[in-house]
Amino acid sequence: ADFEVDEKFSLKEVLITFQSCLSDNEEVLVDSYVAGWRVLVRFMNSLGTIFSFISKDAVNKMQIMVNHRNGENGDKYLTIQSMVQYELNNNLVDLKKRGDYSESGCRTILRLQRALLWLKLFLEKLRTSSEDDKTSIMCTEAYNDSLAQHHSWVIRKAATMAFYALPARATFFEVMNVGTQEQVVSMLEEAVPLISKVHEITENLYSQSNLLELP
Ligand code: 1PZ
Repeated sequence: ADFEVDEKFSLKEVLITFQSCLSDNEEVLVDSYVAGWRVLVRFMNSLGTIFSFISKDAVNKMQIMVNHRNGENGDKYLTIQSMVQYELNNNLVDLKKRGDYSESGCRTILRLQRALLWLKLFLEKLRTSSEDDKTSIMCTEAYNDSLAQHHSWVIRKAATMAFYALPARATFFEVMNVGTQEQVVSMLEEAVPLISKVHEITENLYSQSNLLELP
C-alpha cells in the first residue's frame, strides 16, 4: 500500500529501483540509477557513522550526476548511453589524466559502476552464505575482487577496518526488512541478477568505448 512507501529501508526498494533502471531498449536511466544509490546510501547510513565516510563519497558522486541532469544539457544525461556519446563527442572527458573534467559523468559513473560490482559480489555471497559465515569476511572478499583494485593503500586500510564493524549476518538479514531469512534469500535471488544486468550493460558500453580506466 502507498503508506508503506516512505518506511525504513527494505531490500525490496533496491529491487524496485534497479528494476526501473533499464529502458525498453536496455539503456540505463541515470535518474533511476542515482535513485538506486540513494536507497543503498540510506541503508549504509543506518548501519552506523563508521560507514559515513564511504557513503559521503557515494553521495558526492550522486550529486555530480544530479547536477548534470539539472544542467543546461540535462537531456543528454538521460541514459548512461546518451551521456557517454555526448561527453565523448564534445571532448568533455579527461581520458589520460585528471584535468578540466574531473566531474565528467563518464568518470563519475565509472566509480559507481565499480562499487556496483562490489555490491553484486557481496549480495551474491550473502545469498549463498550459511549461518555462521561472517559478513566482514564476505564484504572484504567482495571488496578485494572489485573496488580495492582501484583504491590506494590508505583507503583500502580504512575500508577493511570499517568492514569489521558490520553487523552479523542475522542482524544484516533483519535490517534488510524483508521477513524471514528464507524470504531474504529469495529476494536476493531476484535482486542479484537485476543488479548484474545493469552492471553488465554498463561494463560492455564502457569496455567498447575504452572508458574502463578513466582517471
Ligand atoms: C554495507 C557495507 C558497506 C561497504 C561498502 C564497500 C565500499 C568501500 C569503499 C570505501 C572507499 C570510500 C572512500 C572514497 C573513495 C574514492 O576515492 C573512490 C574513487 O573516487 P575518486 O577519488 O576517483 O573520485 N570512490 C569510489 O570508489 C566510490 C565508492 C562508493 C562506495 C559506495 C558503496 C555503497 C554501498 C552500499 C551498500 C549497501
